[in-house]
Parts: sequence; C-alpha cells; structure tokens
Amino acid sequence: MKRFVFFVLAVIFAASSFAASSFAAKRDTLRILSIGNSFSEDAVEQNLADLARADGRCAIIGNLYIGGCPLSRHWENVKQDKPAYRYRTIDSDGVMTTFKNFRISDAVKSMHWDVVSLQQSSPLSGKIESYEPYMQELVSWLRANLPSDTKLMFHQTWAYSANGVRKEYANYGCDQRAMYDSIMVATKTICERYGLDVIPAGTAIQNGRATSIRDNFCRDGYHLSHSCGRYTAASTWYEKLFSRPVRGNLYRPAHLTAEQAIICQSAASAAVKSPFSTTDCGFLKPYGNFDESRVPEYVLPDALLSNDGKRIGSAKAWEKTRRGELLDIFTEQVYGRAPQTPAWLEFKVLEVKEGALNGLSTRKRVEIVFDKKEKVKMELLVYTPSRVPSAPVFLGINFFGNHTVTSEEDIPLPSEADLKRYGDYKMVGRGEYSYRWPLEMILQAGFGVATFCRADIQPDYDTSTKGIRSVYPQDAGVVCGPDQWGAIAAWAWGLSRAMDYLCTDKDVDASRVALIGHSRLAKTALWAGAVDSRFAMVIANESGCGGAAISRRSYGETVGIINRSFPHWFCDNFKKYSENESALPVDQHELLALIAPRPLCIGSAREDRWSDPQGERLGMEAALKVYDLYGKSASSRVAYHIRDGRHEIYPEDWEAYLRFAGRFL
Ligand code: GTR
Repeated sequence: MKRFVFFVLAVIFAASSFAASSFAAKRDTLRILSIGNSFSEDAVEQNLADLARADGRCAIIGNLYIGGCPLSRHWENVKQDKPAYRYRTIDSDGVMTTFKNFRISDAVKSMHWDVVSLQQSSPLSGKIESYEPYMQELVSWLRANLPSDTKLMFHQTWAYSANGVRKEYANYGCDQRAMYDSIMVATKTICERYGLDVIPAGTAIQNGRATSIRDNFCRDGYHLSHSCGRYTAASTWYEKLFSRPVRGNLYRPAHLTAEQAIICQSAASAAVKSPFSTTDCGFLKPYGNFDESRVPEYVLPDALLSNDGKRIGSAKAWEKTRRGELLDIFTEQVYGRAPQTPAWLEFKVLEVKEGALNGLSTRKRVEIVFDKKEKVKMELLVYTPSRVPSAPVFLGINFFGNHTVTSEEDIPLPSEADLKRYGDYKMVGRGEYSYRWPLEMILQAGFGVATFCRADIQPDYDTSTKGIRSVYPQDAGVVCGPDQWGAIAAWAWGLSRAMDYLCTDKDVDASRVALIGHSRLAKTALWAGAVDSRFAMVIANESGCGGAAISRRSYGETVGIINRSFPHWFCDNFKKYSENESALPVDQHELLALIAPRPLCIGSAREDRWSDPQGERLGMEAALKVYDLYGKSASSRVAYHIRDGRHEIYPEDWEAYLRFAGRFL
C-alpha cells in the first residue's frame, strides 16, 4: 500500500518534479513542502499557486496536514514512521490531490523539494520551551534525509483575533499583542538557533490588522478568513520564497476588492522586509461612512411595482404576485435558499420542570433532531408562565448557549461534544447574558420565552462542513451554487423548526409566537418572519445592514464591509453588490414589507451608528406602503423604538417590546 501511494504520487508530480533544481538557481518553479497543520492549510493551499501563476511562476506544493499538530507530534510521527497525515498536493497545473494515511518519510522522498517548512501549533507558537527537543530532532533528521540544497524554513504563524474565543488563547492572557510578541521571540530564537529563514505570515497578519481591514483576518478567531486572511499569508509565502514583489500581483480571489488586495499584499511585503516586528503600512481610513452628508443620492426600488411593471394596488394582488416575487429575489440574491422542512423531525422532551424561576414558570428542555444520525440537533429552552394553558411566546436565538441566558444551576453546560460540534467554541459563563433575557419580567407580563443557541444550528464562521449546512447534502442543486444558503438563512430555518415544535406544545399558543432578535440575530428574525408566516410578530433590535437599514445609504456598516467581514452570513450572489448597492434589485424596506400585515417593531440605539439608526427608521417607514394596502389602521401595527446608548439589548428595550407585544398578542 505504502509503495503504491508513493508510486501514484511520483506519477502525479512527474514532469516537473524530478529534474533536480537548486533553490538559488531556478526560482521560476519552486517545490514547497510544508510540515504543518490547519495553519499551513490556511497559508499554502489556496492562493499561493495562483499568485505564482499570475507572475509567470509555478509553485508545486505539498502540505502534510494533521489538525492542530505540534512539533512534538511531528517528531513522534517521524520516529515511528507513522502514516498519520492527510497529505495534500498541488501539482504544476494547480490540481489538488489528497492522500490519506501518509508518512513524512514518503513525502520527503517524493520529490526534490526546494523548500521544506516547519511550524509550531498555534497554542504553543509563542511558547519557546515547547519547541525543544523536537526542533533539534526534526532539523537533524530532515537535513540527513533531504538533498543538501533544500532550504529548511520556519513558518511563523499568527496571533488570534483580539476577541478570539479559543480556550488556548488563555496561554497568552487572551491578549493579541502578548501572543504576537511571544511568537516573535520564539520564532526569532529558533531561526537563529538553526540558521533557518522565516516565512513571516504572523507579522504580515499583524501588519494588516493596523489597516482599514482591522482585526478581520480570522474566520473563527484563529483560522484565517477565506478572503483577506489566507490571501495575506499566501502573499507572504510568495514574496519570501520567490523573491518577487507581491505588490501589484494581479491574482486576487473572488470577494476581495482591488483595494483589499493591495492592502494585504502591502502587509505581506512589509513583513518580508521586517519579519519580527510590525510595520505601519498606512491604509488606515475610517471604516464605513458616518457622515450623513456623504450618503449618496438613491432611489429605492418600488415594493409595489411587480416584475412585469404592473402596479400593485391591493392586499390581494400583493399576496398573489408581488410578495412571492420579492421573497424569491431575497432568497436568490441576499440570504440564500434553504431546504424544505425535513420529512423526518423528532422532538424529544428532555425535561419538564414545574415551578422554575421561583414558581413563575414551567420550563422545558426539548431536543429537536433533524437527521437520523443526530449529527445536528438543537436544544430549545422553553419557559411558559405557570398555570397558563396557552401562552404567547417570544422566540429568539441566543449567541452563546442556553446556559448563558439564565443563572439557574440545573441547565446543563454544553458538553465537550457540543463545543466541538459548534467548532471550537468558547465556553461562556452561566448566566452571563441573562441581562439580555429578563425572564422574570417577561413571564410576569404573561409571555413565555423559547430560545436556542445559534451554533447549535450553524457555527458562526465560514464553514459548510459543520452545522446544518453540512447535513443537507449538496444535492439536487438545492443548496449549492451562488444562492446556497448562508448562516442567516440557516438560523432562520432553525427558528422555523423551533416553531414546528411550539405548534405541538399545549402550553404555547402557536398563533401568538413573536420572533425577537438582536443584531445579526435580528437580521435573522426578520428573514425568518418574512419566510414563515406562522410567526405572528417580529421584533428586530439593532438589525442594521442586511436587517432593517437601507443598504443604498452606505452608512455605517455597508454591504461591502459585511460581505468581507462575514462572508458566510449571506449567499454568494450578495457579494455582487459590495460597493455596488444601487444594482441591488431590492432594498431592506422590502424585507420588512414581507412581514405585513403582521405587527413589526424596529429597534435602534442612538450611539449604534454602525447599524445606521436613521437607515433602520427609513426602512421601516418605506415598508408602510405595503401595510397601507391592508387598510387604514394597518400601519399602527408597525413601530419604531429608539433609545440612547450603544449596540445592545437591555431590559429597557424589552420593556418597550413587551408593551408593543401586549397591544397585539
Ligand atoms: C457586527 C456586525 C453587525 C452586527 C453585529 C452583531 O460585528 O458588523 O452586522 O450584526 O456584529 O451581530 O453583533
């Protein structure tokens, strides 16, 4: 088996690989082997070969991958000649091949490498004591087994996002600068000790963080984003290895603007010149427009003009033609297409507790299972007022887990398996977000609350290998392509599945379920309310861009900014409208109109200019046209709530929302 794989590999690399070349003499083609983990995957697997090709060069790449692999384990694998790697190769045509169960020794022998890189796993990257004796062993083994002209290098990895949530971030006091500085000390020491050249991706990322891209280089707090993050690391590898200026290289992946590409290239190039300390590359300009006088002139799409140019003049015509047209456009161009209600759905009531919260509530924990293998299931926490047979309920997603919305000790913490399923999720303390869910106040007002954690449905980073998006197969063209659902559509789908359960709970009046959400989860509440008319009301607190705010205003967070910072929230088609809002076939007032004639409350905070309070209010006002179709009093079902202060949801917001809900439910 081992021999066979080796043979296949040799054939794949054939033409360009075995003509021995010296690193110094022949730089047009470089054969690069990385002994790494997911951080080398981020750096070498996506853009490096393309950058080389755009510059008339060729990078042949091998990445020996084990997720999170530290130097100690690489050395163990060498000693035991363990077939422990996923080995991914990119040949001279840019074709990627994956080999399972691969040995370092086979990869090392498979071709005449120009460069071989080593790296430490990120939790240990700034811990110099963790490098030895493995570095010494690995360097001497590699030197003994590689041709003398192969250059050994060290891949300097990056510090986590400042607000990173990985638990190992604590190794650095959860301080990005401290992590960066210790990586510099460790990599400089190691490179000097073994006479290695450094590939300074860590410094490149840090340089980039001081530009207008800011701390948006990681997709989950530590792995690089598929846009600016990976591009910056690959640019660093390119300039360092090929000794070619990366600035001006014409290759840039989709979703990266020309301006971002030059910033990433500049950050990389500066790092190659000064690998162990940051360089100010400039490019720091206000991120987003906060100046009302710079809002461009725009014309809002007319919600009451159908695709074939007919004027919609009645609620009946709206429901018959126009509503469906707008839903289709939002699905295809903004949020993406979600699968149907699954044929197989199971509700497991895990616990019913009478008299919870000092007697105020009946509390239930309900598991909703979507697939027979139970790969994805969600846990709904439901509070209904004690001894009320059929109560109205607020349904909303929480950010960090059901245990964070309440201090009750008997709500289980997420298990290790849950955290893994969520994708290296930080455990947030019990009750830490209870101020966002004033349960007693809500229950005393006669309402229940149902909530689940966003990551239970879909982790909040750029992945389709976890969460519900990984369960629904990329089949039948339903969920692939540029209208493949993003995380907001996935979370909204989860809200509908929670509703499926609520319809079966006798303590709940399913005709009086109000959706509520804050921020990204307010965008989600709006979309869920638009798609699923079983929801009787929608309350969107500070939903901003992609929520209630008019996109054409380009104020605060813009379509371009949100697409680059959170590429996974919307479908790929939405990327077409970055810096190009006037081309959008819809604007967000039409999303709000899709909720008509049901009650709708839009909430803003004055200091939350990022969410564009004015744009949220204008969105709401422009939606009234559709409510008006339902008669004189219909617009009284729409309300706008604004308070002083910053982006948050406080009990005082809930007071306003409870008053609003009390009028209608
Ligand atoms: C911000 C994002 C906003 C908003 C917010 C949140 O970083 O730019 O669109 O959704 O996150 O969800 O907290």
